[in-house]
Amino acid sequence: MEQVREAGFAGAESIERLYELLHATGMGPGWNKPEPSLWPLPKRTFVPAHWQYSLSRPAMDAAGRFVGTELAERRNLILFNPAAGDRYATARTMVAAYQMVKANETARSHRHSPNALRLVVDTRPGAYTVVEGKKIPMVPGDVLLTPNWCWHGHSNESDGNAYWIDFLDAPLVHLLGPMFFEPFPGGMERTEEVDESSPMRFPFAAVRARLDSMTPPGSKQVRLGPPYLDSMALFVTRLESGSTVVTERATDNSIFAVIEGGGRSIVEETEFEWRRGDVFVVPSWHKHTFRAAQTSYVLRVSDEPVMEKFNWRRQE
Ligand code: GTQ
Ligand code: FE2
Repeated sequence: MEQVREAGFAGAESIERLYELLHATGMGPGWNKPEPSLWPLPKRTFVPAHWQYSLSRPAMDAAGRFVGTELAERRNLILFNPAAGDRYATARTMVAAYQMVKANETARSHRHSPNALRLVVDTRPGAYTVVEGKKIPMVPGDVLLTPNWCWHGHSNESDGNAYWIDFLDAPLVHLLGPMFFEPFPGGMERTEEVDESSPMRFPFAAVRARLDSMTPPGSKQVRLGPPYLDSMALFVTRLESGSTVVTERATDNSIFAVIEGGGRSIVEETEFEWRRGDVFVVPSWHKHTFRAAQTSYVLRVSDEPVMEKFNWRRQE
């Protein structure tokens, strides 16, 4: 760094020289930046995108031929946003991933500061996530929570591969910095205790029953909880066959996963057709129109609690 004294600034003969001296002293002119630091409305940096289970499932099976869970911490496929420069986050604050654990295989226990949850897609009886020493059954359509710093591992004691979708706030932790991770001593946390009615489990059968009993007909939504994750709100919506549901631009990011049914979504200029097991992302400040072709149940994972906390929750 160039040695600059007071006299250097006093003697600067041009604005260009002033910029040089400023740069050399670790300062930048706030009035002359290539990009402004404030702008009137949220930028649409992340882009709408869609991932099909019909592709990711054979991809996981292929990974299963090469990658064992004794080597990999998790056999997961990261759904990174196609926005320029991104190789990890699905939306600004959250990541979604498909994960598979083979029959009679475990994925060892660990804990970490990011919050996580999973939506079960295809399992047979005997597939469990072990959370804090208890086996929680993984039944298709169920949502399982593993809040920040809870021990968790996966144990597939069934006779078929188990497939699900993970959601974590890890990109938010990357942005803010407080990442911590610890492996469970000795690997898998072993237990014989099965907890069917764990507070960390939202069985789809119960969620569906709540949605189906709601009146009037139209779009129906429930928020999962308590308990609630601090950073992500979870909603399950029942879309009626043939219905259209419009959501205006909002500051929160949403990742959707299809529990059951089929339809299309139009996210600003991007359109995709989704079905069971698919994932799609509606990033911040994108208008979203649902068109359900069949009665559908869709999970939405939103960073709305973060926006709410800081008074940044807005809709156009
Ligand atoms: O299952 O614990 O997709 O820790 C990424 C990180 C899943 C998990 C992921 C994880 C997990
Ligand atoms: Fe984990």
